[in-house]
Amino acid sequence: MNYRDKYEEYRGFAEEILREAAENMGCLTPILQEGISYSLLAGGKRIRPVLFLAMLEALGGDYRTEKNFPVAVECIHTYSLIHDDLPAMDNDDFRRGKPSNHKVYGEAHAILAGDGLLSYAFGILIDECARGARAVAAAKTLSRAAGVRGMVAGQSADLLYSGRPLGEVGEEELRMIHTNKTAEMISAPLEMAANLAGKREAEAREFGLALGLLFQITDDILDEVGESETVGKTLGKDREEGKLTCVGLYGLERANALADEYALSCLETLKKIDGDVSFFEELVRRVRGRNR
Ligand code: GRG
Repeated sequence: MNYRDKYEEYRGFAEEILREAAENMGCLTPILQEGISYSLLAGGKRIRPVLFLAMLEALGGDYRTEKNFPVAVECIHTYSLIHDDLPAMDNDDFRRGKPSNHKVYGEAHAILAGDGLLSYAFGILIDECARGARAVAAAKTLSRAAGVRGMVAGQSADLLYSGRPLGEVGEEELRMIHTNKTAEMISAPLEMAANLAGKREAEAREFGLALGLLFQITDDILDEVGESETVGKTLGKDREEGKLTCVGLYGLERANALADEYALSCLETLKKIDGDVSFFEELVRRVRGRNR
């Protein structure tokens, strides 16, 4: 099967299990149910669940038997997008090609939709832990990546360094933000698949972090040169708001050269993974060249 069909197969499965999860969540108020479904089922590339499902298969597992872990990953990612769009954070009116959650349901309900998604994710992770040590390791991987030593810390640093002049903040701070805000949550599903397959997670993590950094550099490049309709959100805001970004720090040309370097490093690290990684080789090329 070619790459595009395979990606669509994984993405289709992810859509199916997310729809099931949204239907079975049983929120006690209609606005919570509607607000959560609005963002969770708004499409998006679903790259994090796709990474999980593809790595599980590459390591010899049957991805169709694993529904809760990829749902937990996408619920946490979706909560982070809802909260990131709030006026107190990035203040974005559009997400995934539609008005942001708070533009439709109001700030207070958007905060609660995010809170609901986060707690739901941890609920299903705890259910999975009853399966034993491998599931516990996968649950721990995700909780670390999402929290104060991962995505939340990256977001905190992003806010902290925003608007500071270059020189006062630079390469080290940029790497800290990118690694934690983005790369940890790209790496986590790959590591979780290794955890569940009973394989060492170090190789998956090395690849995942490199892929996450590539993903964020291409995000910074898209913010500069992308088309907002295709990307599905407002572009050019990062520079306007004095955010520390790869393009802001190095310029477009060097940012593109860095993206090429990371793409190469992704392909190198992939060689260390013991499994059929051909899907990931093409995925790296597509992330490098992405326009959304
Ligand atoms: C609020 C704790 C908290 C964290 C927010 C996700 C995030 C952290 C901020 C969003 C802004 C941003 C550029 C984050 C970097 C990660 C990233 C590129 C997110 C967008 O992910 P995609 O491109 O989105 O996978 P889709 O819509 O395709 O799922």
